[in-house]
Amino acid sequence: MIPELDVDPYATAFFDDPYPSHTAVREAAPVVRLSALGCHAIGRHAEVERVMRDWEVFVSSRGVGLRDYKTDPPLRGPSMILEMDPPLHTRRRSVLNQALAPAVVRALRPRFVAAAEALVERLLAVGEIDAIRDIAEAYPLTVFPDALGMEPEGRENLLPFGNFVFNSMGPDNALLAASLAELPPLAAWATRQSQRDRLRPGSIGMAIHAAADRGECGHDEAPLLVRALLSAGVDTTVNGLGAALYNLARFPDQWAALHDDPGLARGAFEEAVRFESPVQTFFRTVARDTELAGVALLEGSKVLMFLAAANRDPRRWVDPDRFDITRNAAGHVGFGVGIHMCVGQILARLEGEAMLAALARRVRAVEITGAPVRRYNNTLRGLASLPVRLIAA
Ligand code: PQP
Repeated sequence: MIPELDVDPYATAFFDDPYPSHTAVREAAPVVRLSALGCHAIGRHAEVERVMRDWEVFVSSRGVGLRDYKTDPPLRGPSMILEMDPPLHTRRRSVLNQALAPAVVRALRPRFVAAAEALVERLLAVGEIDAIRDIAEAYPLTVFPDALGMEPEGRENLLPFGNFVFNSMGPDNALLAASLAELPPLAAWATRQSQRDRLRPGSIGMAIHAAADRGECGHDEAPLLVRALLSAGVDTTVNGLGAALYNLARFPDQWAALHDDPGLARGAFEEAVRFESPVQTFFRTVARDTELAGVALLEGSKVLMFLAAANRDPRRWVDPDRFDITRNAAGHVGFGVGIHMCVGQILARLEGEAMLAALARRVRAVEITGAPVRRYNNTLRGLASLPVRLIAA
């Protein structure tokens, strides 16, 4: 018998405190049923990793959200990359791998570091700031669109557009309705901004169009791949950086350790992705009858992967509920595992490291000066606001 749990991962109470539910899913069994959603769910690190690696049985092409595209067509076209299986996925992935290759990201480093340092100087002059608005949002919102080659106009569309994309992976609830209500102009903007003539030469976006010129993908696919980066590239890193700032502020000993050794910035960002899991959940769909941890799964079953639960699985982590920037967080599933492992992770880590290192050097401590406000989204976990005081070193 598969345990049936009364856990609704889209309820406000869940968003406010998901941890008891994560524990319940993880400890009940390797595979459980969620009665509220009528799907299977997994919360242990081993099973999440196994499902992610077995892309032939646990497919992405039927949607990585709650709906099965076979019976329930997507609200927007399926993602060109995230919701594809090989061989189509492989071809497009290699285009994105090149556009976001380590050498490309390495060349961006001086600009990203300079932007982070300049932002810290401006914020120190202010003193009392909102760590989400003024750092976690402000920083990715400049460096990422610049790297992608976007025009200065219209960047205010990026966060609400991403908010829609990640809400669309959940159920038809009020969060999705609110996102849908504001979608039409955002979608039109994203489509326009992805065209070749809107992108700067030498940019990541233009590299994707150049790949189409070389026949590595179609000229019809290139703008859609750029659009996928617009969808995915900002809200994710905003919440990753937000997670790092929130936990460094909540645990002053961890800020002190980072200030003492700014070389810990990279590890601090990684630990924040493990600890907070900005992307909380993704789904797979069972393509043919199979078995997982002794449980029979029929074709068409949706499997909800609780990345956040796996990232705190005591079977995998020592003291998993402790935020420790000196731990080796490698092996977390916050960036996924296998063929769909985050193609933007090198860029995401550069943003995290550059911003945290700049703060570490110039800021001795951070004091939370007001109540943090949570931002609700069907897939992303993060704050809307975190009032803080920066104490200069
Ligand atoms: C987490 C592609 C990737 C990236 C899309 C799309 C949306 C989200 C993501 C999720 N994603 N990191 O729409 O093609």
